[in-house]
Amino acid sequence: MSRILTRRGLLTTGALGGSVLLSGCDALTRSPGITNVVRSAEEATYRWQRLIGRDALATEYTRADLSPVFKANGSVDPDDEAYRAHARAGFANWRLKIDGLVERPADISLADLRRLPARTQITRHDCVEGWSAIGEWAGPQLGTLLKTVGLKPNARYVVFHCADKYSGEISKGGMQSSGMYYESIDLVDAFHPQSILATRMNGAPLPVAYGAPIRLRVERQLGYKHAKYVQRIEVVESFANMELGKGGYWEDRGYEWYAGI
Ligand SMILES: Nc1nc2c(c(=O)[nH]1)N[C@H]1C(S)=C(S)[C@@H](COP(=O)(O)O)O[C@H]1N2
Ligand SMILES: [Mo]
Repeated sequence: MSRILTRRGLLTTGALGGSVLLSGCDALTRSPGITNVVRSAEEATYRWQRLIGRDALATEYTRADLSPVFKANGSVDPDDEAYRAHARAGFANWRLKIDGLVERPADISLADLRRLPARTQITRHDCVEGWSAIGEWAGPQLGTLLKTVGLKPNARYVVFHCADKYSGEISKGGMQSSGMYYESIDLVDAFHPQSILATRMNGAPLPVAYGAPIRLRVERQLGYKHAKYVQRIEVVESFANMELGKGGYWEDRGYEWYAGI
């Protein structure tokens, strides 16, 4: 446990001596020293979680624990025209694509996603910026969908392509290079029981600010892994040739790929 706490402490207290990690999803300065410390911390967490079991559940809370205010972070209103049209139409014609290394590529309507058996979980979201919030999420388990489409033998990672282009918040420390938001997880996390595609938050349809119509909840990892506005799920063997090659928007800008908590 202590190593996980150490790891969390590292991320939230700025123990690395700079504001780099504290500023979280914002301005990112890269120095080789910091990158190396983060790398080894990432490896330690990954190995530690393998040891204690990556299947362990994240703590679940009760409705009494729900945060009165849940911060909406990063993109809160994608300015993509196609996305906006879907939002205006209540996502009635929106479809989730699942493709890549799958036996049966699929194109699923939101109505069909809502008809699948849903898991409801009240969990704590931890952002590297140093804030946390408890919310209730409900939606189909990612594993159910992956079993439906069938994985090819060389499948290793699940990539979430989002509808928003992100470029950071100037007010919080400068402009980063903009790019489409995306994320990726391995199959251990993809089939974790708490990995769900949330269509609901706190008992209501997922609002736009929190990723409507669906967002990933991957409860054993930090906030930036929880892709909002997911519109396509691609199963791959490697993400080396995708965007800048590190497996996610923030990873491409220096964050660790495995953000276990
Ligand atoms: N598509 C997309 N997903 C995203 C982000 C984003 O900017 N775009 N921000 C990430 C970060 S850093 C956090 S902390 C959470 C914030 O989720 P919330 O808005 O529900 O608090 O979403 C993550 N997923
Ligand atoms: Mo975050």
